[in-house]
Amino acid sequence: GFLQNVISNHTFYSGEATVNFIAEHPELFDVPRRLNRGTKLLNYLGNLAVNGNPDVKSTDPTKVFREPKIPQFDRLGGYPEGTKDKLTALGREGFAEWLRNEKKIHFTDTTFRDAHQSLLATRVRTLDMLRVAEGFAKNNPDVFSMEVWGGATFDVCMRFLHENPWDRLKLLRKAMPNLLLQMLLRGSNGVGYKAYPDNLIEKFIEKSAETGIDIFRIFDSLNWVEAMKVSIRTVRERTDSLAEACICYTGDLYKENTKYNLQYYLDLARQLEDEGAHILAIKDMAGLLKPQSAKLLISELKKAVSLPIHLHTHDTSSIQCATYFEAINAGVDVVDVAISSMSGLTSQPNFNSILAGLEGHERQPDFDLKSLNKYANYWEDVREFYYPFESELKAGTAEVYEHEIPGGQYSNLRPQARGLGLEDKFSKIKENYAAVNDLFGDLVKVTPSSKVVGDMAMFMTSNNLTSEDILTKGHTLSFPESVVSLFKGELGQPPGGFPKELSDIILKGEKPFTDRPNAHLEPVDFDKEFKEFQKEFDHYCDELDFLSYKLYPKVFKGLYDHWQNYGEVWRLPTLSFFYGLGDDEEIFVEIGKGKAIIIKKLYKSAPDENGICKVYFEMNGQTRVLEVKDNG
Ligand code: 3PY
Ligand code: ZN
Repeated sequence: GFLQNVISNHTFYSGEATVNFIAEHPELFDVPRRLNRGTKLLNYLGNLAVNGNPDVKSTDPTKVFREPKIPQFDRLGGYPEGTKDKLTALGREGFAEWLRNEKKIHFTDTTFRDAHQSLLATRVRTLDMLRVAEGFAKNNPDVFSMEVWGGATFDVCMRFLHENPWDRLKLLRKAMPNLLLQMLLRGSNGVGYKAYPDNLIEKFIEKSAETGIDIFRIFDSLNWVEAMKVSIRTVRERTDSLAEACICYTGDLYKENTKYNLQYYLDLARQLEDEGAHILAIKDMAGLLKPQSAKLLISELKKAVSLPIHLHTHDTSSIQCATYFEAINAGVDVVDVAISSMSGLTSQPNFNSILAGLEGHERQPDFDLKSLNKYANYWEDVREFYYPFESELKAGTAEVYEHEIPGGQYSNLRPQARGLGLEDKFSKIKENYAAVNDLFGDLVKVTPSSKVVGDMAMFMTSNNLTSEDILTKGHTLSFPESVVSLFKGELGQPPGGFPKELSDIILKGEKPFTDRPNAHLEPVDFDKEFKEFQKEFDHYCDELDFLSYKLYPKVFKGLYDHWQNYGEVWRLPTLSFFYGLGDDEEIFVEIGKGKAIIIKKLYKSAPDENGICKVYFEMNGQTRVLEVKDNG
């Protein structure tokens, strides 16, 4: 154990150890973890062989997978200069000015975040990204930024993939040192679904920047600038990263009597510029920005503010390429795209095809399309690994203009409906989503406000309620918790406030507040609480883990327990992580720098009278037998 660790430690062995040696090397006490790495992974695979992965609801036993081909790159050579180097050289103001003066259109690649959040229920694992991250950064240094973190990935990483989200960020940072890394931050809601104390948001931003985030895309789910101020200020004052402030786009600019008209967006843009944003983003989360609206909006925004403009959309309708071309002609600076095999429908528009389509355009950028196509092939094969998480949308739909459901939510809604036994009422749910939006006074719908509208739509559908019923019988109904919370002001204030009549019905006399919800929350006492945290979760848990815990206490506890029992499962290849090993199947697992183990599954016995199965493995040639309880 400990002694063996000391003796085998390189520094100690080389005679360079000082008196502080033991204090400087806490990992020497890392005895059970070190010795059990392989065993823990075997425990995971043994349990999977008997009980399956609870996250995978149904599988196709005839499914055949291809081995994804990693495009070639220069492993030994350095990284070509990219936007990260540019930011370091120019500083933030200089960088923003450079971007505004660029003639070429720039691209953010969302493959590592929004694309899989919107197509594959956020399930893409770090390992599949890491296998191509270095090569991609070396082969495609002209990418403006890689969106790699935030949004739903933080939660899903821990909850379903049993990965540490901070480790994902560290690994990607290391693999892509020349490119700007970008995250999506829900303003005062952080990467969660509710407001958090200001000092927790501040610390989270500081640590995210330290760990590798260069661009913070900050939005509020009701477009409430008050709720974005702390985040923008923190990025400006406590990091060297860029604050990209968002306007969420909803409705239709050209609709009569809409509160979300051109003037609304221009005012919002000016406010965000005044708050100190370095970049302005238009976040079209549902893909509602039509080509002619993009032309008008981008050209007017260009006149209204002097910030570079970054446009984000989802291709749910399948016409968003046209929107991008209008935006490019109107002077937008950066657009969000996904690698072709991970693009389209509820994801972002197609990177590869848009590039090809820009041939001959005066803003055509320099890219190696052949290289990008190779990455598309890689992702095409990797995507198959995640087939149980595919959404059922087969083609673009114009219905999105009626229900306005964000891309990420749309692909989740059917499984959610199925979970509640409402799958045959999916059309009704979409209809009710629109009805709820009208009832609620036409809201911006994006996480977390979109979740509340979704909850209410499910509630109405499962109880056969109409809008009329809500207004006439609402006093007798007990509404979903998230709905009550929204009307109490816990997610902030929408433009024009909440409809009074409905508010009275929902709150039943309780008084809402109209100031910032975060102002009602007790600040975190970091010194005190971190010590308590370390007592509960031993010394391997650092400040970053503490932040995960503060944002998602239960989910973090689950991650911690999983790690204690099953070790670093992120190191397992994706197929074995989700589906386990077949008889005689062998995998190679890198368990640390230059260290690997070979695991082969031999055989699984039928359960005995106590429901215990024996699972036989070979680990590095030695037979190991595991006894696993069949829970099924
Ligand atoms: C998120 O908040 O996760 C989103 O992607 C919103 O569009
Ligand atoms: Zn999005």
